[in-house]
Amino acid sequence: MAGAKENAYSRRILQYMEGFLVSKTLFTACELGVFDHLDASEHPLSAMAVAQGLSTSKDGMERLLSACVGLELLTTQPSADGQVLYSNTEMSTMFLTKSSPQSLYHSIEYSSNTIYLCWHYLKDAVREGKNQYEKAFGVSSKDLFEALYRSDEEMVKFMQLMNSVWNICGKDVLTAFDLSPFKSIYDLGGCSGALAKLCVSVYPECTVTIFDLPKVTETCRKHFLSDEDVRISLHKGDFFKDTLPDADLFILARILHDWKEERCILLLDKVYKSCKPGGGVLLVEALLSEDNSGPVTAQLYSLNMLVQTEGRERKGSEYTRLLSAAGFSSVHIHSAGHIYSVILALKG
Ligand code: SAM
Ligand code: ASE
Repeated sequence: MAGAKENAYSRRILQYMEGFLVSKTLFTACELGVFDHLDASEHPLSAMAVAQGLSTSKDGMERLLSACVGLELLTTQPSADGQVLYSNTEMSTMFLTKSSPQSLYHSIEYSSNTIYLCWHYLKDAVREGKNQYEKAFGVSSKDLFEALYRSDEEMVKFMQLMNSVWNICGKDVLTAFDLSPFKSIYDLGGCSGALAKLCVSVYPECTVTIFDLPKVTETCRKHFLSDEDVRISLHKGDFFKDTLPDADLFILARILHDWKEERCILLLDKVYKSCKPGGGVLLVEALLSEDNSGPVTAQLYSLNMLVQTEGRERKGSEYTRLLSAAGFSSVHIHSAGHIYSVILALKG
């Protein structure tokens, strides 16, 4: 008889081995529209009704719904005539329906259609030490964002992915430090503007400019910003090639982790030169712990940066070293306890 320890070990390994079955069940239920369909219905539905509504087989849908029950994404109740009726759990309504303000639908869609395919080549990525766009999507561009934005559709999906996490933890990130002394703020690689919108709502006296590639600022204006977003402007450019405008604060959220060290140094040098005296830079990144023990999310994200980008996740001390080398003093790290930590460094 296997001991309690062996049992716990084997259960854990099986759980890791089969982790992708959970991911795929979640992706499929989202993409087929299960959570939106149940959300739109006035009452709980049978598997037959969901299958008909979403044009799938009854048997397949029954198994999918049943697995979702096991994952606590759905709950069941019996009907008067002995059928099983399904409805969303509170968690699914909050995070898996498209229209919820905290929706992770677009993150899930991107994970399913892009990240999952790149991870198929994780072994090659580890061997070669580089991203896998060529194998996964037939993209041979040397420019990282040309590969990431290989079609307009793919760019919009990436922007939606970037957008969604800030609806959940953006406020914690922006209030980790008191940013009220900084009046003119540039969000470098500000993408869809999710952080910019939160920033002007938290700090009523600041103005925020989203600096990003031309295609991105154009899409941001068209699809993500509205006339109500006063105090937010757009600035198209290339932060490696163009001169940066002067500002009190530069936000770099999930920028440095896309790039190798020499690119990070180039960018931080430029930021330092454009930063007003007394101004600063705010880095937002998933930090690795100093002793390499975790957090597992940041460790896995670092593997994802390997398959998807030219960068890596780094430790707080590595960012401190990069910031100090660029000339910044008084580096403060705030590990919010969420996925993303915040580092504020000042130009003395
Ligand atoms: N800061 C956003 C966030 O955390 O949600 C988006 C981070 S995303 C990983 C990187 C952003 O940098 C993208 O919006 C991308 O278009 C932008 N970017 C990449 N290369 C750039 C460049 N050379 N100049 C300006 N923006 C660039
Ligand atoms: C990037 C961030 C991400 C580039 C590619 C990306 C994310 C996913 N793909 O700067 C967000 C973080 N999530 C993961 C799994 O790494």
